[in-house]
Amino acid sequence: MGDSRKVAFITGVTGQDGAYLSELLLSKGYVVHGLKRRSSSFNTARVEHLYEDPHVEDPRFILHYGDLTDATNLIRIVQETQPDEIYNLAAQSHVQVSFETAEYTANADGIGTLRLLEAIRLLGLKDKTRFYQASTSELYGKVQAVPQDETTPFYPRSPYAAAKLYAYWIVVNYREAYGIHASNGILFNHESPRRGETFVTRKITRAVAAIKLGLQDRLYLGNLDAKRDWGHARDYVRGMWMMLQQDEPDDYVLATGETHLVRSFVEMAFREVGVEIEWRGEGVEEKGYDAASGRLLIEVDPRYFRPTEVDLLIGNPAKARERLGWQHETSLQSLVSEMVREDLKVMAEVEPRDKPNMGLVHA
Ligand code: NDP
Ligand code: GDR
Repeated sequence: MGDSRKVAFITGVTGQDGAYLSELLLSKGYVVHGLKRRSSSFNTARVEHLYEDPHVEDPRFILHYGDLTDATNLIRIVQETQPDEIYNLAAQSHVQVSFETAEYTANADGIGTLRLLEAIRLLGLKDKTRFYQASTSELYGKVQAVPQDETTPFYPRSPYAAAKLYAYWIVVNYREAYGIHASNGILFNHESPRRGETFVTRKITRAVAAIKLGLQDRLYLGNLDAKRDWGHARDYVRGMWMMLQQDEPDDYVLATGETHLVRSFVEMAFREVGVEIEWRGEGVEEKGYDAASGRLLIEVDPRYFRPTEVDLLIGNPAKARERLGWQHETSLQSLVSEMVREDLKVMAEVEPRDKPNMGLVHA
């Protein structure tokens, strides 16, 4: 008797979304194969709890070494795993870092997507394997309309967004040219306690926790005036799965439909630990103080400014709501509360005389 369980292959399985998506698919009875990069230190913290000893019979969560820049490796894994669904979540995903590593970002985020689509085509899997591409609201860049939906023109503002633009269109092209069931999820920012430490929300909630516990004095940030549509990653991975369950492939925006300033996120996060922020000064001179004690907590550091910025993102998820029945469930307030609560736990583990580990290079 054949095995009727669905098989998924997730690239970027060790990242924020990869961890939530793995949990979701395992709860639905999938066998999950994940792509993991070789690293000199452990990079599997987010999926450690899902790990199964490879010696057990019939494991349901299996990791494979590989890289999106290595075509033969990807072809071999797709050949061996014969997935029903591929979720391409792997990417050099930091916008500011992409200005410093533009060529690599193009290779991994842009051509990496092509390599996976080619694997499906070359292996004759176009009628079996469905494909999800992690497209992004960064495609809107210098925004051409508010709010942004699936019809809003793209105007990328970073090497990251330009690479993701290629990926978006090669997905559309392989869908139209070869009939592959390939969909783009145009996802607006989504966060969680598992968010990478150098994205602004997590950088803020970690700093709030560290400042509260006396482990850090000050938080340095870049552009406080940027506006983002922030949701919870757990809600968004559900939308990814829903896209691949449709009879027809298509492209969908997932967003909350609300936008907030980086400055407001800072205020909300500090409020979680009972601190009201008072702002004084303007531009690079703007500073945030504890309103009660007058203590200086936040300063602007122009090193975090980007050569070209995305000022305002706000998505219209109407199509996903109508066709997929998707909507976000977690409010920004509960997202912020959860992130601060979890970071307080993380920071409580740091020895009082140690500085919290910021990975040495900030972004
Ligand atoms: P993360 O940065 O948390 O995770 C990225 C993952 O990709 C990690 O597993 C990372 O491995 C892996 N990776 C990076 N480069 C390579 C490579 N060359 N080959 C193989 N794997 C690689 O991102 P998120 O989980 O937040 O996002 C998932 C995807 O969704 C990304 O493509 C991102 O660009 C996109 N996206 C994210 C949004 C968000 O708000 N989170 C919004 C819209 C799109 P390692 O752990 O070893 O670093
Ligand atoms: P973003 O996320 O660029 O939107 O990309 P990030 O959290 O890095 O920045 C959001 C906004 O905050 C401003 N900002 C800072 N950002 C960082 N990282 N560090 C700072 O100190 C800081 N100060 C202000 C930024 O300028 C920006 O305007 C994320 C990634 O997950 C992408 O992979 C994904 O495609 C998009 O979201 C949607």
